[in-house]
Amino acid sequence: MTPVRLDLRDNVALISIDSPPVNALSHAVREGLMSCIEKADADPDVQAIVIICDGRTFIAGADIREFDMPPQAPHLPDIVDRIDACETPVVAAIHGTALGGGLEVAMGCHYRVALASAKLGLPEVKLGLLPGASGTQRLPRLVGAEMALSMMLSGNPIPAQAALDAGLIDMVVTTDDLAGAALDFARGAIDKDPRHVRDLPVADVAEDLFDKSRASIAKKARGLFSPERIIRCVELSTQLPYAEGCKAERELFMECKDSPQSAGLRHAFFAERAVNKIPGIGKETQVRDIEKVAVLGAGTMGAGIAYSCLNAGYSVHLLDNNEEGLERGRATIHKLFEGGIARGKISKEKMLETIERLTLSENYDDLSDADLVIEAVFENMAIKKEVFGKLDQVCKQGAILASNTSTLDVDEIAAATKRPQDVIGLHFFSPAHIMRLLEIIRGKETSAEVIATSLKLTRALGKIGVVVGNCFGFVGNRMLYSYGRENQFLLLEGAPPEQIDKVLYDWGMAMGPNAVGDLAGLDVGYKARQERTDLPDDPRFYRIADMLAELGRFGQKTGKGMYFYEEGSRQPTPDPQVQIMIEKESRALGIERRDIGETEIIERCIYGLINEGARILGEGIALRASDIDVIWTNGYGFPRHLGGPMHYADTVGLEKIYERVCDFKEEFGAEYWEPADLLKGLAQKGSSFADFDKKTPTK
Ligand code: 3H9
Repeated sequence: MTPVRLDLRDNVALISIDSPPVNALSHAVREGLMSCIEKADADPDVQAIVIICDGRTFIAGADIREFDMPPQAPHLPDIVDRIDACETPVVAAIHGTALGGGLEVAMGCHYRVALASAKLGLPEVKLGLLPGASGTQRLPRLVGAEMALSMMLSGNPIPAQAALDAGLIDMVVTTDDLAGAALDFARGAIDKDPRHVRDLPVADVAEDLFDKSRASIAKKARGLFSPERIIRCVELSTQLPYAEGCKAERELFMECKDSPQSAGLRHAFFAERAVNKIPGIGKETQVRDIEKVAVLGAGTMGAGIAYSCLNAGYSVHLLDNNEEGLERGRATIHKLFEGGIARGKISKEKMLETIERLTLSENYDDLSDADLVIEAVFENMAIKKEVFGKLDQVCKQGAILASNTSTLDVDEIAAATKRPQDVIGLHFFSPAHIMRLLEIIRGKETSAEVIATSLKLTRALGKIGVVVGNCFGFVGNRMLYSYGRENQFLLLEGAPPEQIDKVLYDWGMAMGPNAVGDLAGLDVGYKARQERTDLPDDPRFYRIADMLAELGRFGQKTGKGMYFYEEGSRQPTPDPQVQIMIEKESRALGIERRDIGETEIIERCIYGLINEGARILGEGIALRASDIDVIWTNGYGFPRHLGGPMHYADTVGLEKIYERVCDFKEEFGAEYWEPADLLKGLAQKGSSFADFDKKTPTK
């Protein structure tokens, strides 16, 4: 059955696209759309055409899954031009989101009407692409080059009213009857000449617009391939006739599409959707109602979690064991709201209304009606067990008891209760109101219902939840140990902190590991290591980090850590005292210092990460390699355009990674460099993590 229908409504042709879930422009949709347009345009009884979509949205763009296949006619740019060439007026009727190729189809139409709730955008940049079906040439003609650049470089959609104000659409439909309004609009346009966007001039632009734009992406879009090409296309729209601009756009689009960056970003897009597919958990799994959330511990993390839950519409009870802690928590939450007001994210009235859902106390009995409790107290097993024992006593049956532990054994915590099926790990990342990632740790007895409810909660919070198994550090922090370990060894072997940080930052990491340590607080990792009984008996292991923490150099919060910070500044400055300390320690440990090159720094830090990721995958702690990628791109600043560590490994080739891990084993010993069985197995078969994922059950 064709996903595109053509119906006649008196003298107006109604072309409806029905291709769930998001009406993406697959080959079948393109074929159907082209054929219906041609038929309608050739029909002498048709005096206007409306293009509309069934289901939840207007066309959400090209079908991204087809980008890895050979292109098949009819091609989208030809369809857009064919729509524009129609003799009769064509109207796009938009609901949901008109994105990418979807908005390009709409801009090929002579008019656009949209429901007030609709959004319109060109998000291609988020996939390492540029709008490749005349979007870079049409949008500047409708809204001006400056706004077109802003929409294409951010990739963020704009609401219908803003689109109307800017001239992108012609009418906002205020009733629910989009089809009726679009048909009326089309009938009203019958006697007018179709308005061809391609023939509109681009309004004059400020002389320095493109230079400024290039300067602005230098930092924001560091190392990215498509933003500069987007600017080039928009610049060309102001210089060349439409058809020539489109020709240049096509060439640059193909360059972007074939780039490894776009492959990485497309992988990241699908990986973030795959996390919701968990064997044994489906639409039929019961989900518990959550209205009241209690957060235990009013520190920075607890307050951040409470703030996120308030914003998501939950009633929140914040509990701490003293008045001072509660006051601090209350003040943090108020400060976060005030920041939101300053940035125009929330109005004062809305804040006051939201904050009314917050209660605070020191009394565990106040948790008796909570549907979900999130514990965010110290990362200490004895304290956590005591807290969960108390929760077991006071919480109602069916309440979900979650720990925000970042490393500890969730089963041991659950064992402090008589209801381990209701206990789960919800590992938020700091700052909790900003970071999108949530590791959801299933204990061996956690029920499917509790996992499904946690996933629903994650979505309500606007976050991405990745379900992982229980082991020390779970996925993210366990892998971080190997990354950080190599950083620490490199320091002792001769690479200064600023060299390591620069190499990894230039490679694409959001920050270098030493700057991250100072930001997170060196005391945090120190305390976590003190808790562990299974650390290697190796005096070099996290030696420098431990020494700094023991000196009270905790990082930014104390003005010095691995680096030195000027009063009130977050800018790390290399500290000669630290370098002297490191060199002295190298000598004390009998380590011969040497010059260390960029490649060695990258390979040891990143391949160490990948090897541990492979071990985690082999043990079943992560369900998919792509889940690990979601964790590292969303929680640890791994460059999204490289897709995540496991996707990156596939692009390098697992044979090469395995070979280098074996070299490092030879050079530095088996304790840290034993190749993971899974890495070895896949490398020897010439296989990849992507192949491994294809075998992961989704139901
Ligand atoms: C483009 O248009 C290039 C052109 O300029 C030039 C061409 C020549 N293709 O996100 P959801 C799937 S580039 C294929 O969970 P939501 C998605 O994988 C494209 N599949 O829903 C998921 O599948 P599953 C520019 C797609 O309601 C399901 O739909 N457009 C596509 O939270 C539901 O997705 C974009 O970048 C697609 N284009 O959000 C828009 N889109 O159920 C990308 C979605 O198997 N899409 N799927 O996991 C989005 O931003 C969101 O999906 C959207 C809906 C806002 C539409």
